[in-house]
Amino acid sequence: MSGQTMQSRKISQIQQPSIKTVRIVLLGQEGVGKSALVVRFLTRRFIGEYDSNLESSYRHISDIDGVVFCLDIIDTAGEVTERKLQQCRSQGDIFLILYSIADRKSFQEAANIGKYLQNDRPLQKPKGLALVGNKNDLEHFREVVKPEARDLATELSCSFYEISVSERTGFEEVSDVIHSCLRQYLKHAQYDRPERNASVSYLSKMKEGIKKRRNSIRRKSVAF
Ligand SMILES: Nc1nc2c(ncn2[C@@H]2O[C@H](COP(=O)(O)OP(=O)(O)OP(=O)(O)O)[C@@H](O)[C@H]2O)c(=O)[nH]1
Ligand SMILES: [Mg+2]
Repeated sequence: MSGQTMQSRKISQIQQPSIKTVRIVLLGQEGVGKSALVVRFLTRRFIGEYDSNLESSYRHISDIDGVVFCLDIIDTAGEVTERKLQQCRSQGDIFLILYSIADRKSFQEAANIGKYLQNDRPLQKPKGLALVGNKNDLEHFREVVKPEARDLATELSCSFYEISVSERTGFEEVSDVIHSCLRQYLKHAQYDRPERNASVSYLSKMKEGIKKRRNSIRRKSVAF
């Protein structure tokens, strides 16, 4: 291999950004706007009706703060059963739990889902979790006030947002939620690398050992 080819290969290796694959799962009672949210994020558009029986997954590449993410977004559908939650829990990195601010039952469902995700896996908590109150354009029909949703988010140790996927600002609001979750995920990942620290300390111990040996050899040679 010529020197130039080697050099260009090295440069291309340096410039290649690392891609993080992150799985985002959308959960919540039927009709809260999960599919509307995903479609808004992927296409910027709001379409009134979606096929509600189909669970869909999408792949999307996003660049946030210079980090390239390959997002696998799972839009769950239908009744939220314990079996479904169990399955999602093992698949996801980030969970968005949606409810409609105009539907108290959907808020209670969101609370149940959140408690299940946070309490049932104390050793492996989600790396990103957000409680999202959707449809805040329906202010006249509001059944869930912000303070109680904030209290629930505090109890679940997660972030809280109120948005309207259908409003003109829907795309920006949805993107903000997802981007914040990805930043939270990155922060979590930074503190979650014991193997890397372990190998660094192992390396420094090795270096320390070599230094000591060198010193002892030097001391011996001085003694002779
Ligand atoms: N007013 C209002 N309606 C919305 C909003 N977001 C979604 N919708 C409507 O709510 C209905 C349900 O939306 P979907 O996205 O199908 O809900 P879903 O959570 O995917 O429902 P399932 O797939 O059945 O679990 C649709 O008629 C949407 O047009 C919003 O922000 N405001
Ligand atoms: Mg749907």
